[in-house]
Amino acid sequence: MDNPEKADNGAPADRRDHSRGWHIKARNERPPEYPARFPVPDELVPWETDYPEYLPPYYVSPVVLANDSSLNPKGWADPEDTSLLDALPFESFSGRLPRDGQGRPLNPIGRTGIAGRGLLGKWGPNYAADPIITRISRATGSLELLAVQRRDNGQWAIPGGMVDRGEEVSRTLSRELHEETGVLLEMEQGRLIYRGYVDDPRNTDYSWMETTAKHLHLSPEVAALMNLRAGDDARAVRWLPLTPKTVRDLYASHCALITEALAGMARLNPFGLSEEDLETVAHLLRSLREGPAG
Ligand code: RP5
Repeated sequence: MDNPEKADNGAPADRRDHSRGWHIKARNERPPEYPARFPVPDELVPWETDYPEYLPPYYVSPVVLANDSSLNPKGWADPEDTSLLDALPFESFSGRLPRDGQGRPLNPIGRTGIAGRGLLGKWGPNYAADPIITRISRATGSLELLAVQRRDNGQWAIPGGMVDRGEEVSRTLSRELHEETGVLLEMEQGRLIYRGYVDDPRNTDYSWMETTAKHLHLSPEVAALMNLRAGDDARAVRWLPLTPKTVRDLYASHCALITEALAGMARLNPFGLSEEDLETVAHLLRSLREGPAG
């Protein structure tokens, strides 16, 4: 476990740069059913760095085991016994994956303090899609995100979800948006914001989230036509006013995804915003980049 057979030394530098914040929640947060994570200091995150004392607890949720697709045809999870799989993933959006001594894919950023798949069904990358929908409120002038409050932990989030087996990601983006918020939009026209690893509190050494995020900004007139209805996975749905605090408090890597979407708006004005609306976006972006106050 500690000495992956083949560490991917050709990985791009930024993938390994955990100071960028891509491997913070995956070491410091966990769903309540997870055991405590084995401590992993910054300098011992990379698999290439020896950490002989590293003995992370092994945890797989009973929900994942109950959804083993080798036993249950409707199951969404891989079998625990990897020899039952036709193949294990050897690459993902993160590039070629490091592997352990048994050939199992390892988290491309490094150690998380938990072995086993936790709540995630797939060995290796678990693919999600994140539809980012924004508007500027006519009533308040503030930039707002179409957001859901997650049922599992109460955090506000982009209404994203998992890509079903064989599903096109553009279909997942529209499907999840509709299931979670009641809003029907064609996400194919959305602007690609990000594709890659995300710092999700469920991530483990063997299973982690990767996502494709696309952004659509709606005019107040179009947004006003939307009837919001929270789906089964959401406690609530709303147009969430974006402030430095509400953005930073979003689930998983959603703060980074929103910041990237704002940066694209400010730089390229892809949705044809007025000077005044662009300044609203630029002001929020500056506050987010300045630091935690606000
Ligand atoms: C996050 O988990 C992704 O960015 C996506 O929003 C979400 C998908 O998981 P579920 O909402 O289906 O639990 O890492």
